[in-house]
Amino acid sequence: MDDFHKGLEPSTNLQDGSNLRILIVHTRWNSAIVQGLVAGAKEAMIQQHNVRPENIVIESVPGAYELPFAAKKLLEISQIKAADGASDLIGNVNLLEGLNSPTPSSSNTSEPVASSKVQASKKAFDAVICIGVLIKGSTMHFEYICEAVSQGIMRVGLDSGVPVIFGVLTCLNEQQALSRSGLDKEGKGHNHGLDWGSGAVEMALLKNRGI
Ligand code: DLZ
Repeated sequence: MDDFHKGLEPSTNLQDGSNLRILIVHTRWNSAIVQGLVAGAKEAMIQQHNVRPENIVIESVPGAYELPFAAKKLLEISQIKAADGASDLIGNVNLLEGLNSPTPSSSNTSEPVASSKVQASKKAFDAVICIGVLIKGSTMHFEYICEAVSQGIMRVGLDSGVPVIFGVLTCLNEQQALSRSGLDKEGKGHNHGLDWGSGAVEMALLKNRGI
């Protein structure tokens, strides 16, 4: 099979992320490898999908087990802040309309003010990427954490309606992790962070479709 493409086949649609706001939550366990994956995710989003660097928010947690909780909490905070910003905005626009517009027919005068405030207010995250590296040890710890984290990350996405990318490598040894994070000394392997960045943009656009 000459045309067999191992790994993620790129989407044929243009995936423009210039209006998206993305959260990356990463672990501090296995930090060097994790940093390679975070860099890959950022590179794909910024260079391939035009996500603005200022619209990528990065937070860290201790280990992979903490990823689902942090993703859920930070997502909720961003949604509350965005809603507060929107209600402030409505208040401001109404106030400005009242001040600027002696008659309802001249309410157009406040439109530029309103739109500039919309741009200034921060929107809720359109997608989350959870990044971590689990490496199997000699106990059952690896199995328990892998199961809990994968289930937890899926649950955050399905419960919130916001895509959450499973950016967790579950490796049998360190070499597997290095070659999947672009850090293999011989330049072998592939940085999976690149795929996670592209996946986050694609899924965020899917979520926002039709809005
Ligand atoms: C405890 C632990 C171990 C042994 N291994 C890893 C690992 O390979 N990758 C990782 O991200 N975290 C590990 N942790 C930490 C747990 O994920 C978690 O932070 C602690 O159990 C505290 O809840």
